[in-house]
Amino acid sequence: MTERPRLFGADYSVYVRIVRLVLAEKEIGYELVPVDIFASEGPPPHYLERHPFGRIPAFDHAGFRLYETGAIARYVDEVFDGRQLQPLDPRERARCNQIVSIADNYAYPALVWGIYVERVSKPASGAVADEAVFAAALPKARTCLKAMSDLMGASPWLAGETMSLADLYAAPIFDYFLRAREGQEMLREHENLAAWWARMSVRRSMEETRPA
Ligand SMILES: N[C@@H](CCC(=O)N[C@@H](CS)C(=O)NCC(=O)O)C(=O)O
Repeated sequence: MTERPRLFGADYSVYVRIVRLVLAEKEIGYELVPVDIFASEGPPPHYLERHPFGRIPAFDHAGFRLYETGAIARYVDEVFDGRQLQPLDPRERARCNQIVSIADNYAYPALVWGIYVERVSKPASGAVADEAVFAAALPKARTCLKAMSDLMGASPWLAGETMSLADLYAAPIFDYFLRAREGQEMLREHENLAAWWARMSVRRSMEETRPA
């Protein structure tokens, strides 16, 4: 299983970065093949053969094609040597999967689309923020941070004693969220999450995968 995998996507994407973080933490060389889904003409038509839903990332390892970040991340963790990113203990693994699911279903839409896009990205590009979208996202973001903080408890990492997919899922989301003043303020309400972010954000994998 030594063939270099190919990852299709763009460095600005939260989901592409999750897979890049997994690859970086496991120290696996790969090729990032550019696909810009936000290009005005949309993704190139041939990309839909790799991802029928037209999202990024897609992945190819020696002809084995995959899409959906959760499937890619777990495949990479299981097939390649390097740091183990899924806890072996069933309860810790369930906790890790629970946080991944929270990141996917609640944190990504509220923290990235509801807060970062409305408060940072749209104003930076001269677009008018949708205040209703932002206002609706605030309580959802608060719920996300409280839930993650409660689950993390006194552990150093989101799902326990070791860094796992839970951390690599949450980190790119927080990186965008914390560019908003509201994100910084909300993080300060949770000492354990703030300490986690201080630990996570300085990892070499985060530096190596920072969007240009
Ligand atoms: N369920 C997908 C989500 C991937 C996803 O939403 N990627 C975003 C970029 S971060 C995307 O492609 N958005 C394009 C769109 O919404 O049309 C996964 O887990 O890979």
